[in-house]
Amino acid sequence: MTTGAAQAEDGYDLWLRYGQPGGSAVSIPHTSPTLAAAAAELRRGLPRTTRPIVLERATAPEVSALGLKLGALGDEGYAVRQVRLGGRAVTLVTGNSDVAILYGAFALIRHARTGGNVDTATLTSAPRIKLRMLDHWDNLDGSVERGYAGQSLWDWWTLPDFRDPRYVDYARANASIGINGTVLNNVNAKPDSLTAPYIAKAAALADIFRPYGIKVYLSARFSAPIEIGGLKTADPLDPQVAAWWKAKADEIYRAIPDFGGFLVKANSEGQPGPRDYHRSHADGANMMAAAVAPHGGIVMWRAFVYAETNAEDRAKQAYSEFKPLDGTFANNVILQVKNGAIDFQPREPFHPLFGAMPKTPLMMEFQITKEYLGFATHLAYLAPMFKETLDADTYERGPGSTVARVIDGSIEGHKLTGIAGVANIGRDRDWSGSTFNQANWYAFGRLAWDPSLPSEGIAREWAEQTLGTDPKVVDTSVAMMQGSREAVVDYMTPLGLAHQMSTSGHYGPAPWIADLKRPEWNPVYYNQADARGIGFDRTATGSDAVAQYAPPVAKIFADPKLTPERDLLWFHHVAWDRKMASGRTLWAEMIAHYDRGIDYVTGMRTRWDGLKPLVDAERWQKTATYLAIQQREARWWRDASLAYWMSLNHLPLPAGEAAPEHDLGWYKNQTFPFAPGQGK
Ligand code: BDP
Repeated sequence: MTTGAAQAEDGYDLWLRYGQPGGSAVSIPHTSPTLAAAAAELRRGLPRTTRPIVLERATAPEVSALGLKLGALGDEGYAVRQVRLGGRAVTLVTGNSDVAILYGAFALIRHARTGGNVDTATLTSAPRIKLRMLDHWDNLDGSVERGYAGQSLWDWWTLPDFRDPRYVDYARANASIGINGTVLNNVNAKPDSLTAPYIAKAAALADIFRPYGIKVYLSARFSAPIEIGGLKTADPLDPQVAAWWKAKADEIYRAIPDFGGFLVKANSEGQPGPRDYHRSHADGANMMAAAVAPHGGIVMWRAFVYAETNAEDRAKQAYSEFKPLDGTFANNVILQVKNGAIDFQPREPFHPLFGAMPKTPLMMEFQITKEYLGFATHLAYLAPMFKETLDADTYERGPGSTVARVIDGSIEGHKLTGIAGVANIGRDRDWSGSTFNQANWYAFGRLAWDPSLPSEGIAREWAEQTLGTDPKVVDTSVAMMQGSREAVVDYMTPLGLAHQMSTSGHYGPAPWIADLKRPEWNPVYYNQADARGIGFDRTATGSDAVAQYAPPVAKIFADPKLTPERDLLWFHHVAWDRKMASGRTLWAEMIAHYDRGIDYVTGMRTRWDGLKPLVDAERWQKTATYLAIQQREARWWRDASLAYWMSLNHLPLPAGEAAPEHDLGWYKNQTFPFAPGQGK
């Protein structure tokens, strides 16, 4: 990438740290901007190979004449084969489209840079999911909602004139892991992004991303027809409103012929939507879908809906709203569902909508940015968290109906399939705020391509490309990463607790907060802690959210004896003295989890210290410093939480347990009005 020697290891190069160009012979018999990009990448990223490399489509006569068995590559799958072409032994990178070949080129580079031999490489892979998206929560003023890596990468002010070379590097990084779509602006959308000047800015980005197979999408504010269209209403059944959206879509497609479509957050957290007009979410989604349909566009309609007027358990509201609408959406609408029913917590059971809407394509929404997992400073490798949801069994059509199979469309035969990750990318030199945060961007892309990849394997290939192939560096980094998300769960919200973060900015612990207007804004709503016990009763004696799961799943979650302990307090209100599997009381078990989380971080520091001679000074030092912050904050989480729980249960700490460093009042007095990521 575009780095001078002085900045060689500042993290800018991500996992594409090519070093000196290898200068392999790469030929593209038929060129295009995409194939030229692929060739440039191979020339820079590969060590010198013995055989020339040829990039050519599978349909080209000289390739089809080879009669290769390529399997079902689809539009985007690639194959790398050792063949004879024109009398020469070559490495052929092929596929049914130029973008497929680009993906093959990056796969070959990955293969080489993780120890594979290019001259013997045989690779075949096709993505299981069609839309592999990054959602940027970037605002037009340059701030990023829940972004912890600096300002927005998009400089809206200087676009469309100034095309920062960094935009190309963004596209390269995404293409290297198979991301093929990007939503440029925050779901809490300003109508301005749909005005002519901003369409032109988005079009400039689309032009830059196009050779890399990345389509541009926009978050659309539902009330835009009023705000920028001068209409009196945004009622989806009003013909003028539908006509406005159609004209707006036509205008966008004139500027961006391959525009992907709209992402919509409606009737949630104060956003406008069809419910304002007593219309359903399907009415709203279908009206907008009709506007983009003639151009081949889609609408991603978010199921993250809960209303201030609704007294129902927040965990139930999305299901209650959307399940009855199954089968009523237009065929270019896909419902975007967060991994869990509350909100991107360190651990959530899978969202009950997965498995409950067979007639509607559902796409996954993960959060890559660590809003609830320690911001940029805490090391938490999220692939195990993503996998936990993807591998969960919904029982939609009996056992084996995993969430991954719901979203890849294979259970019901849906063709429109998707997965989105809320980006952790900003203007920081290292893009994601820390070296290890880059692994979450990387892992998201790899899992979006193939949800069955193991998280450890992804960690390993990421570390090899990012930190070098020294086995000690790789083994140590992978070992740190693999348990790191569980450590965050342990020191923040063990055993199924959720949403205990401070309510302003979500930074740090605040399980005591009880005074906000809406009940579900308060951590006490989620912990339900009292003198007797702790946890949210979501069984039939409580909110009965368990009934939203298929019977075999509901049966497990309804019974505290069957519920995995990791989800216990999510589904059950449990006495402090309940006996746990370990033989300890719940109280002692909770303390053991907080301690285990801190110990894990302490262990990561020690492991990382051992890598000091083997990792470049700049990245080593930043990581070491962040681990120290993480350790301090893990202790803060434990102590503040214990201080509060003890004020309710009046239980002593087990012998040998350190008392919280401060009294509860001290923790309550901590405020952080300028915590990052609060956006505008
Ligand atoms: C919440 C975030 C908020 C987002 C919201 C969403 O705190 O900033 O707007 O998710 O996903 O977790 O719409």
